Amino acid sequence: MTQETILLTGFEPFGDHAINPSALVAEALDGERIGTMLIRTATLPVDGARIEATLHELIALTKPRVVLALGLAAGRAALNVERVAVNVRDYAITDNAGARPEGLPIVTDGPDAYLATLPAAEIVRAIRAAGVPARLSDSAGTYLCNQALYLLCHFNAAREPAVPCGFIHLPALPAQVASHQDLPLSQDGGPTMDLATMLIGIRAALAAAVRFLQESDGQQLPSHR
Ligand code: PCA
Repeated sequence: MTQETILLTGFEPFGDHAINPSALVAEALDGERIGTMLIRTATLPVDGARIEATLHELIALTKPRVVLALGLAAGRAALNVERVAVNVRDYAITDNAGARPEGLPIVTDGPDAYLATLPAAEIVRAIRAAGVPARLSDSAGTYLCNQALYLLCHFNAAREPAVPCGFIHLPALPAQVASHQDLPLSQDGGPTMDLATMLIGIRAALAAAVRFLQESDGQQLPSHR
């Protein structure tokens, strides 16, 4: 039997962030197993012109049964499990190639939005049960993370059998906030979560994703949850 794989992605650093915890979490889990499934990981470019081709290549290379993408959302206190991706590119800051589209679609004539096909609420419950703060989020923004989830869902809409996909935004690491030297006394730099806690949460999320996959094997994936 061929080895079944989970594709887990993080993003490279962007904007003011010298490190991106999503890439560190993915790298740390590379080669681990969830049950019989092997985790394979990659770091995605924060580049709107390259992300689609990169995702296509990774999927062709790893032939995953499930895809979970991770990104940084500094300022959030919990793991944010994203439920929705919208067909909008409206970058608040330039991407790493210097592009800053305003109000453009990701896929011309694509649906306005997709729901993640991994069960977001169930994943939130699984992460919390592992002792890690998590919440359901209904906006992944309009930058690269939203674009990644939208594209993953879009590829899936045309694929048989579908590969369930989801996205989790991570808080900043303590070191990221500690490195802000010029914060006024009135600011504490915002919430953080350490890498070890993030790893516990993402392992729990992946275990829930694999359970979902096994339960839904051979059935149509429901489109709403
Ligand atoms: N976070 C950004 C893009 C890359 C990342 O880690 C976002 O939330 O869109």
